[in-house]
Amino acid sequence: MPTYNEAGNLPVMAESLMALDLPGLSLLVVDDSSPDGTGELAETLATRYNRDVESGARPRMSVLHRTEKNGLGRAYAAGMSQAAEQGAAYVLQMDADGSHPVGKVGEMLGVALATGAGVVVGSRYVPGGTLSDAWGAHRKLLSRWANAYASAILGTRVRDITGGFNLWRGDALRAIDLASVGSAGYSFQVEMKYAALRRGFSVMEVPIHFEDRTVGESKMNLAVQLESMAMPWKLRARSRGSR
Ligand SMILES: Nc1nc2c(ncn2[C@@H]2O[C@H](COP(=O)(O)OP(=O)(O)OP(=O)(O)O)[C@@H](O)[C@H]2O)c(=O)[nH]1
Ligand SMILES: [Mg+2]
Repeated sequence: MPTYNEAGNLPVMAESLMALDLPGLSLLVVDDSSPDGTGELAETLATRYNRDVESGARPRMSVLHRTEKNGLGRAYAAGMSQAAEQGAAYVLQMDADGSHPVGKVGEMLGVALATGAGVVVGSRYVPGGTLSDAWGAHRKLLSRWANAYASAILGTRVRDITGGFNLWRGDALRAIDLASVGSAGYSFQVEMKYAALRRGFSVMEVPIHFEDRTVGESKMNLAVQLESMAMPWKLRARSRGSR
């Protein structure tokens, strides 16, 4: 879970994950030295949740502190590498802002177990998937368009290729060289799914309701949007070059 200035959201997110009936679940927060103290707050929460963990056992919550704000893609890559290296069987990536429904994690895990998919996408754009009413028509259209754009250029059939709520099989992550992932921003989501498909892993989608954040501020900016426009072309060129 990447965080930048999410002090208003993190305690609720952590508590709802810890309350899931998944005994092996461990939460890794990747904080880029948030000025609002999210990193320290995460440490306090980790101390509390790890209180009853036996020494030597895997902590229920841990924090990776990075020195500067470096983009959500790089934060995700760092956290997912760490989880994969530590041998996680499954790695869930989710935002800290309350947009992604914790209640769907069990179903996503069930689909991963039943199908062997490399990645199960919590999807806004399969039948049954819905978007917050707080999103205006313009933003909904933009999101739809960004998805169709990336999928068309890359020739995938993934409906929510830009989505950031994904459950990965550890093996799939270990097959992708996370250090070579070039996206700094949210084109990370597209780059990763494409990398999985190219390595022969299948992608399944489970419908979710996507909530708008109610606390804190969006970190979306123009640079990140431009990167997302260019990235599908770069990925396509790279894959053609290696054919
Ligand atoms: N560590 C780290 N986390 C980040 C960075 N940028 C964004 N995040 C986190 O990534 C998640 C998604 O960021 P948001 O700002 O919500 O971006 P978004 O979901 O694309 O945009 P909204 O729809 O406006 O919420 C949140 O948990 C952020 O705190 C970053 O540079 N570093
Ligand atoms: Mg968000």
